[in-house]
Amino acid sequence: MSKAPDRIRIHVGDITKLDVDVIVNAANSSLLGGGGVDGAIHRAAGRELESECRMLNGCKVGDAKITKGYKLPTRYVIHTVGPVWQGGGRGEAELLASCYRKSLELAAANDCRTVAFPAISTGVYRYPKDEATDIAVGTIGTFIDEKNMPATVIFCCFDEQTAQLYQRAVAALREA
Ligand code: AR6
Repeated sequence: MSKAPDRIRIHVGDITKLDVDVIVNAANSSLLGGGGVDGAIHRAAGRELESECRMLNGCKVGDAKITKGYKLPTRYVIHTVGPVWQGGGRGEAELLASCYRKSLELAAANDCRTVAFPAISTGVYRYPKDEATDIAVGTIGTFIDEKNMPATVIFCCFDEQTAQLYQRAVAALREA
């Protein structure tokens, strides 16, 4: 039976306020900031975050890179670049799953026990929320079980509607 549902929490609110080991940023490939959750993270972390990001030489879609958290309550920020939704036929699902996997690999490699994710690609990048939620929960559930990762994963939802989608997906994982 999957242990993952007991390691997953759903939180409604602003990810920049979370006092966890690492928060994940839904960035773009420049890693130099933008709108949405990316803008909020850069504003709250301060200019030092942008300086560190400048040294990373960007990030490919589906990949992830880690920095310190600076003025944020979190120790680290993992910057991942989700796919832009283009109808679903351009490998979007695999790229989005890769964002979650690579982020958790980096979190584990840096001894992070509490990891918070936003709903990557579901804002400006227009990924349909229900499909993106299933990928997020499914990928993380499999990762936790396969690697026996001793981490708590928090899905930080910006609104109640998104949280309900996550609740449904986690319930399905429990019944699987
Ligand atoms: N805390 C938690 N979730 C948030 C927050 C927050 N403070 N702010 C927004 N969200 P988006 P994307 C939710 O657009 O679709 C940026 O310009 C939001 O409701 O931030 O991956 C980057 O630089 C949505 O569900 O990221 C890229 O260019 C989710 O976070 C591009 O947007 C993701 O929305 C990335 O687009």
